Amino acid sequence: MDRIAILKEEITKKLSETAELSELESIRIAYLGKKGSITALLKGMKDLSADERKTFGAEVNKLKAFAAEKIEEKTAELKEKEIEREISAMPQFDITTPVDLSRGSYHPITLVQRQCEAIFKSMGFAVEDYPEVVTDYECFEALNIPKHHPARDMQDTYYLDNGQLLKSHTSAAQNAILRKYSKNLIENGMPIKAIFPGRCFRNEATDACHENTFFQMEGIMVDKDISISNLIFFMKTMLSEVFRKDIKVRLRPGFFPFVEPGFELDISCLICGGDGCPSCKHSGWLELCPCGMIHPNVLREGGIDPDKYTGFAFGLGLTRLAMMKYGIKDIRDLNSGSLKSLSQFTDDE
Ligand code: FA5
Repeated sequence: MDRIAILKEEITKKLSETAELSELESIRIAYLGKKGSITALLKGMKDLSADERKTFGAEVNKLKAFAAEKIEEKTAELKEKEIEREISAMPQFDITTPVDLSRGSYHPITLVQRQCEAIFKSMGFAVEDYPEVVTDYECFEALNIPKHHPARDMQDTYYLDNGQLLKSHTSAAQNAILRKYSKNLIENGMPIKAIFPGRCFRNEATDACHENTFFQMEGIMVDKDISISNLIFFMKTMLSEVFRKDIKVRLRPGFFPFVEPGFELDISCLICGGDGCPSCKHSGWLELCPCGMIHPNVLREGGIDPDKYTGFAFGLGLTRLAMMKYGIKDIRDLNSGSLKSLSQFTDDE
């Protein structure tokens, strides 16, 4: 067997026997590092004839790509396993805390929702309710997401036989709210300021920070000369009120067809203090509140002239906010229905 085939077999065998992430770096160095076996093959090519170099070089490069790909695959596999291990090893709620089950209590999401509603009401926002079953038009088309638009892939949801669907985001109410208040805006000059919390559904795999059923709270503001500064002001005010302390946030570009420009607003993970843990997928940051300036097509669809008015919209992840506020490490606990765990949050009201 030639050297290339031997190395390929060796790498495959070593990777299959490896169960620790820390060992993968040594394997990478042993084969792909400066003094690694594959690098040595490439270095040794100088002694070959031009023709041999061409064929041998191509083979070694294939081996190099093979090794890099296999190491990357194994890294992803072991990382996934490590996250699962950490989640199962994590202490969950302290179920030994004595609770008086006869008293009843509010769900942590209800508590956070009420708090957010109070904050926005104090800033002049109306609170709107909206159905959980909506049409394709409300959930997508009115939001500048035509049929077959790739953005639909990010929000697969549950469809009913009659073509309606369980709303995948609270943005599904935007069009109706814009229409409801547009007359007041145009004829009386009253800005549109509304929030609309609600349950959302997505057909996706669950993990420590993803559920198939979760809560968001949408907010919009439309008037003359509304800008990104207004958006940032309201986001910062809301977060400092909810957490009652300074929270590290970052704003980065984000794509949503219904805003332009669009942003992702992340907060530093309060479970691990930003060091990285399963709740934030080891990034130290948690996507909490995407937002942006409402797209002209969405305003137009809501009966508002985008040449005269501008506005912002945000889609706050209420469930994730509850996790951060109460230090809940696994989102699935919130839908667990365990009274023993959930009733620990009574004292906030
Ligand atoms: C949206 O749903 C957009 N409608 C938000 C938006 C509104 C953008 C207005 C611009 C303007 P996204 O899919 O990223 O975006 O979800 C928004 C937030 O909901 C996320 O940051 C996260 O906090 C929460 N979220 C999304 N999916 C899940 C899930 N499966 N489980 C729990 N929370 C989730």
